[in-house]
Amino acid sequence: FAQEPWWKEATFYQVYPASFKDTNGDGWGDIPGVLSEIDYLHELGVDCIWLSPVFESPQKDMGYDVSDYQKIYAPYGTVEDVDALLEACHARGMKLILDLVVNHTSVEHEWFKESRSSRDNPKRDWYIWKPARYDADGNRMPPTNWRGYFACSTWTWDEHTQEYYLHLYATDQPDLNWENEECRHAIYENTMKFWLDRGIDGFRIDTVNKYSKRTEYADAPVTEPDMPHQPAPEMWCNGPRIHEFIREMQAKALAPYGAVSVGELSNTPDPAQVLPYVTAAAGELDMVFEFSLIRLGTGGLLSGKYIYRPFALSTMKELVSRWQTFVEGTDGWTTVFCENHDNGRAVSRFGDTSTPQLWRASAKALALWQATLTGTLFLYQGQEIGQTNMPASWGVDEYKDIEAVNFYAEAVRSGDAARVRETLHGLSVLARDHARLPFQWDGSPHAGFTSASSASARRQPPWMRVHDDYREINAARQRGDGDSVLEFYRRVLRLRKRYRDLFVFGTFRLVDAEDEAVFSYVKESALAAEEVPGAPKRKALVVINFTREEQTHPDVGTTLGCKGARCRLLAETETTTSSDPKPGVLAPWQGKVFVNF
Ligand code: TEU
Ligand code: CA
Repeated sequence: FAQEPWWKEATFYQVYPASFKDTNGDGWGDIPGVLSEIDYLHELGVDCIWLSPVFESPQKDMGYDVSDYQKIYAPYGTVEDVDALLEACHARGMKLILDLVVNHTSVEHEWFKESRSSRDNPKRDWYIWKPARYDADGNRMPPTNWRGYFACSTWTWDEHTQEYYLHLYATDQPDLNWENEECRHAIYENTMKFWLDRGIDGFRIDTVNKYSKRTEYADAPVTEPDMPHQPAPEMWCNGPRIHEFIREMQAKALAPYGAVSVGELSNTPDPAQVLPYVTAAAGELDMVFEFSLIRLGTGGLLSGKYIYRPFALSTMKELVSRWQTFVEGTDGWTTVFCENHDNGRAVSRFGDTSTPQLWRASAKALALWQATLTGTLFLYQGQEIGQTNMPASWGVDEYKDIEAVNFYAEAVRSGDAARVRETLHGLSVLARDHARLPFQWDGSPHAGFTSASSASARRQPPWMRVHDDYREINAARQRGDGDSVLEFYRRVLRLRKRYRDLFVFGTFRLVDAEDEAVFSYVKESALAAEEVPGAPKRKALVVINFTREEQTHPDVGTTLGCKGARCRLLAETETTTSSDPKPGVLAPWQGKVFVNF
């Protein structure tokens, strides 16, 4: 595997800067905070940090609304702080990638200010402007009936120039016009090369499949007659020129630097549509995040997003299997993740937080699951200590995210009490806010999120409320405790590297797809189990109990085709019952890995 690029076996770790570590007591995490915890990440086994947006921004969407790509949002620090973080990463053999948000800018970006200044401004065409339509009564209407991601029309009227501009997300996030070559060139030069020239190792590329819109700007079919705007992702996802644009970006900006790229690719559940983005031959992206798994339980495509839909384990298995295998036989590559800043916490969604024992057992089960899957592994801050969703007792005003706020307001406006209740329930599981609570460092006030060195300074409360459970769940308490979630992550991340042939590069085969309790799969290596001619390949059987009851798992010898000593237990999450472990039995949320070598 020495020939493989570094990023395939690397463990990536996403830092959400506002909520990671605050070093100056203003209540906001900052880049010096990331620097101060770099050894924590290094010791965990992180190889590459992905830093969510730190650029200058009015923060209407937590920095995914950039007003200047070359400046850092002052509360986060300075360009020099990024340089220092990069240096610290490189000194430890780690890498650093930044978040590239170029589907849209903030309305505060100079480009947009110019574009909206007049219809004949040279940058007018850098954004997407369209004239109004009028209904039979002469009322002004947006150019299309599209609903955006944040529960409103995708169009906002500009009084000054008497046209609408397009925004798939917030009103303050106007979409750039990728059809305009000058605009594309500016993106490569102004945003990408600026940071690549400073030595960063690549980008996580936001909304990578949404740059090429269907330029007819036709109405979407009416699928939700009661709603003023209609779901229309097919109008902007994987559009006619998208592969041309991504190839150009790769050739002009990424390839010259050997920069790694991981694209965020939502609303594309069909492997055949995802493959062209990630096959090496296509020259587009190194890898993408596909969201079928992380969206499990999410309701309808857009308007029903926060109406929770329970799902069966077999559904989850089927999705994992699909995305584990979709690049098989190609030169493409896949990713593994179950958390990010846009979704609820994995242990609250896929695990069991009803007792401390089940919480610990299921957080470790999820760790074992993720660490044994094929592809590049991405962790999200706090996942490694089993951080959970906001407490159910918190009021609705604790949701700060524009998406949660807008969906809740929309439900309230509907006047439908059942819908309000269902939306609140959906938010309690799925809201983006859950992942944005401050990192729980220790049991001191504010969970140690605000660093002690600023004790003399006036400390502001964290921008987002700290979880009530921080005295029980925090990094300090888990560090050095062999039974903790954190130490388990550390161990399985090392195991993943040591047996990279199986876990990172091996093939994946589901065992017992219909079993609704135990998730079992076989990983097969390209290497042989022993150095004799005709020896079978190295294999691993992973069995994970996804319930709070005891379960039996498939027979190891039969599944791996091995006998006696050649079948051994390589790893396990600790048992959670005191009863003697019986062969073939899994305690609640217990996971095990058996190998044939
Ligand atoms: O998200 C893009 C996106 O399409 C969604 O998957 C996202 O999860 C959101 O919940 C839409 O409903 C990216 C960022 O990850 C997200 O934080 C930003 O809000 C968004 O882009 C706009 O920049
Ligand atoms: Ca700060």
